[in-house]
Amino acid sequence: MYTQALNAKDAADGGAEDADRMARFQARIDAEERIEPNDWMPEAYRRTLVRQISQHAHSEIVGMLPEGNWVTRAPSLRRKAALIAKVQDEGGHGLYLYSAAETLGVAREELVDQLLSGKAKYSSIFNYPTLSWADIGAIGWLVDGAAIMNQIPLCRCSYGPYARAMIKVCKEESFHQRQGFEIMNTLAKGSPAQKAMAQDALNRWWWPSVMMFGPPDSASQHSDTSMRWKIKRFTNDELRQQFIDATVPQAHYMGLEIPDPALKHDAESGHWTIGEIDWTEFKAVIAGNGPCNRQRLRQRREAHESGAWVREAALAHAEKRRRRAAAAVTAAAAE
Ligand code: BYC
Repeated sequence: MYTQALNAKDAADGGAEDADRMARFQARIDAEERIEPNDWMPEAYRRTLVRQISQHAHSEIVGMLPEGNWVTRAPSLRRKAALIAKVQDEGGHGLYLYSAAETLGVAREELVDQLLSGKAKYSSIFNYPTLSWADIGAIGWLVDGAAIMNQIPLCRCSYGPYARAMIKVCKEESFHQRQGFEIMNTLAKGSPAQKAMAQDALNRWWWPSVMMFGPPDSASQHSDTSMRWKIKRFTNDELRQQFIDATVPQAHYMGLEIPDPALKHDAESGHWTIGEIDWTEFKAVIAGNGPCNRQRLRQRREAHESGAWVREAALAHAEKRRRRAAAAVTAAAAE
């Protein structure tokens, strides 16, 4: 794991967090300097990053399940190839993110265990079912659209490895958003049955997508500290509003209706305002009681168990290479 290269003493020296060090750390953040793995950082900064990055990694990995469910049923070879590539990209994002978390001194195995045991959180959005092909369009358009809105500012996160991982992730997410929009637009402009399918998907995915940005600012436990440390650059409500303002006109362009009778455009502020978000539903989903939480975790556990032989083979191969390289060094020294 990457943590082997860390200067463990400095990174873990939480006891010596005196005011001077904290002030110097905050000054670096305020000056827009990047914090790197071997730099001193407050223990709470490290913990916040491990929490956020690992939840983000888990979301990418669990996010493969609802879409993977449609790979065999995509309506054409072109759609199938694009969907397989997208699902594979999400797996890749999860891997960069676990690597970024490892630079903070935590082992990937420990993070994966937390996911599989149900202790770790992952995005609420992936606990909803994909009932029709239009759901694949809605996920790309809305879920990846929301993910980009949240992740573009993370490219300027104060922690270097996370910010750098986000640059590549965002490029790929923007392809995903466009392929989702294109699926939705094709259905919306298709037969009445296809348009109805697109509208039904929008009806089911709209509110969960709006909730993805997290609790309202008044209830967000971590926003203040994460904003001060420039891990987050915008609050949950600010990003949610940016998403709504960008997405409502796209729905109208496709001739689809946002499922919110209270939706209105405020000419003065230029923003779209929405009705009440059902935070009880959000809380239930993140507490493990959404429509698919149990199924998602069961499928992840099964995938982890059935992949055990691959991990064992990779470790055995790495060990064989290590031994060969060591033997070559010994032989060269003996010559
Ligand atoms: N689902 O104080 P708050 C993707 C938790 S996109 C579940 O505001 P914070 C993908 C939060 O963790 C999705 N839990 O927290 C897209 C905290 O709980 P703990 C992943 C949520 O961290 C397409 C508590 O509520 N993206 O992967 O300041 C295809 C209080 O919240 C949610 C990211 O993870 C939620 N929606 O702000 C495939 C982006 N919202 O930890 C894949 C990075 C909040 O105290 N993460 N909670 O137990 C972030 O930007 C921030 O962590 C959040 C929350 C905005 C999500």
